[in-house]
Amino acid sequence: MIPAALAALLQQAKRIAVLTGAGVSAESGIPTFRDALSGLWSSFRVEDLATPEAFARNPGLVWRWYRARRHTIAEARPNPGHYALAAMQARVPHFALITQNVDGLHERAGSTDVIELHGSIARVKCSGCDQVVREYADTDDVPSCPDCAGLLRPDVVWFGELLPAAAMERAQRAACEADVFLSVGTSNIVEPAASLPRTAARSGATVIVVNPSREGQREGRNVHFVLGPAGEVLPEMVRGFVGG
Ligand code: BJW
Ligand code: ZN
Repeated sequence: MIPAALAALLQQAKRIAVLTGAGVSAESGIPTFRDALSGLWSSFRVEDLATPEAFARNPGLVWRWYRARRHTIAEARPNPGHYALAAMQARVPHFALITQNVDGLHERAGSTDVIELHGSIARVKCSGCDQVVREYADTDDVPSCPDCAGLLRPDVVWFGELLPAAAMERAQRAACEADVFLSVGTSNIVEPAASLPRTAARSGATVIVVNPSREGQREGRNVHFVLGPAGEVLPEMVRGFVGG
């Protein structure tokens, strides 16, 4: 249930920026990042799988983890939370959708111009010359670059790597300009994405956190919580818009 005051703020907002994390895709059956290390992968730590050092140490292990996740994602479908954000984009004059997710489900739900901070699991790039490679043999063996023979890797941002500068600049601008900033389904611990709600609050936005849990989330004068799953809360928000 969205408090009436927050529903009114959303309806009146001219500029809304949304930051999404793994929780928005949880109801599509994609484990959140911190839950992804379950089952077969439970004996590994994030540092064994999502860092350049891990890839240098054991490229096959990292390649196979991403290959397994890519297959899970290919079989998943967008959920009502993804569709609600696409509908919101159509109703708000200035709307920015910033995602930390690499699963492409926002685009598959119809969102356009999505700002991808951590890359895309669907793309593969060369760890040597950095070019995106479109044709490669998708097996458990790590493929090599056709030009420099460097090993191919997912085109995602690992710990210790820089985020794409243009995406981060756009995200920061959207956070500074927003009337309302929605932080949806993210544990809000991974920098620099975690700084965006703070930037928005400092610039005068109302921050609304949509998450079933308050764990780890920063409190503040301009910060409000709507506790619940994104697949229920976001459609309810959109129903509050005129014509929603
Ligand atoms: C639901 C739900 C439902 C569940 N509905 N919600 C400053 C201080 C300290 C450290 C650093 C710092 N600045 C930089 C760093 C280092 C590092 C960092 O932040 N470390 C932290 C651990 C502290 N950052 C970096 O290295 C970044 N690079 C960088 O800053 O470069 C410059 C630099 C380098 C080195 C030193 C200093 C500066 C790069 C970060 C890249 C992150 N990459 C990953 C992997 C991407 C590829 C892949 O997917 O494999 O991105 S890590 C992982 O975390 C992934 C995610 O996008 C990201 C965020 O996770 P997210 O989305 O929040 O998921 P979860 O699982 O954590 O949370 C899920 C949430 O959903 C929970 O809250 C649930 O409750 C909720 N939920 N069901 C709504 N139905
Ligand atoms: Zn290459």
